[in-house]
Amino acid sequence: MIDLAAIELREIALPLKEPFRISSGATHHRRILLARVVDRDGAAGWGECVAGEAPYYSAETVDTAWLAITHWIAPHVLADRYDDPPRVHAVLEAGLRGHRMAKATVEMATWDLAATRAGVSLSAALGGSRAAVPTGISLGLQDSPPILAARAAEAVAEGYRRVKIKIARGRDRGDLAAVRDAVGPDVPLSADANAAYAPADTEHLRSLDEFGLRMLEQPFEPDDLLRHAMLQRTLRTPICLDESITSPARAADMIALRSGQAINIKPGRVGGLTPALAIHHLAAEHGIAVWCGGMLESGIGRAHNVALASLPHFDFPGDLSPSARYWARDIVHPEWTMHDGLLTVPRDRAGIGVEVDLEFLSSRTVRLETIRARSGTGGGGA
Ligand code: OSB
Ligand code: MG
Repeated sequence: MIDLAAIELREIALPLKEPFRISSGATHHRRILLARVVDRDGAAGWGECVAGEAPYYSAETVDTAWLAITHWIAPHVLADRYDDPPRVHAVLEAGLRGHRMAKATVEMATWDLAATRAGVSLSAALGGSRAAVPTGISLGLQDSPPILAARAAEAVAEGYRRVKIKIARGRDRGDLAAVRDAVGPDVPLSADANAAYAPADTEHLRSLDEFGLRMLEQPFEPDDLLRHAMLQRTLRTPICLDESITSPARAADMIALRSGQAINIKPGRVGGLTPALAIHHLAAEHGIAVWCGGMLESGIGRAHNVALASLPHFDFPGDLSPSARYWARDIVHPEWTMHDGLLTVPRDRAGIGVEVDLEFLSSRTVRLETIRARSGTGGGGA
């Protein structure tokens, strides 16, 4: 039973070791929203919001998520009690439109809480079975093709099982040629466009087939499933959708339209772990590949992603990297580390399986707000 007494919402500031540049903008410092849900027995669970600082990747931002959680999502969730996290998801979806990143922040925290209370790992609670998950690196746009190629070769030497590079108009072929040349023909290589192209670029995108890419991620704008389908018909390279897939229903549309052959699942983008599981099951049924994406998360969001990626159909390395790829110091103990190109799934610990470093967290906190259930609501307060 999930019977919450309070939701603590916090924004922290965490500087990235190096700026992360994609076709639509760059991130230097992360502003990260974290939610801690606390139940009436004092048990707690953590969730992390994947919204960015500005609406480059999606319409939601850190500030819209703060507004949505404090004004609508937290009061909505706190007004009742629930059998399990999927009920929390269902109630949020039925009662409030959009704001899926904000909803996911709270929904994912209830999964950690429920798993912790049950004394099982989040991986086990989700139906995961893998003891370890393969790492993949997502390299942002760099200053020149040789610099990018050196970064890619370094990543392969470190043990990453797949390299993904960000691509942008006017520089894609030079970047891809340099990287393919540096890593050789056998390293799985993907390209992520973050919606930088348009249907008029179809012939050009066809020319990228020669680089033997495992996937071309999100070439066109998120809403345009139809033109992705038309593009896929002309490409040898499988299209993977990221921004486009905001719910299980959109995944079903993609499958029906044949808009691509793979889905980058980010629980934070689709409204939480409940819809992420639904997309995983749907994809498995239809022979669509899935892998777990990343959004430059701290160790909390990474824990949720690792647990999800331990499910059986996640058979392709995701954007899952160790803490040290992003941060001088992560906010969890132990930090996420890579061994032989793998991250270990903490299946021997309850919940997300990592300890949040509250002292360090406090030192990075820029705002904190606690939304409390009215005593007597939720049914468990009396
Ligand atoms: O499109 O996958 C993306 C980061 C921010 C916004 C969008 C994306 C990304 C990444 C980063 O590719 C992956 C990671 O967390 O390492
Ligand atoms: Mg992407």
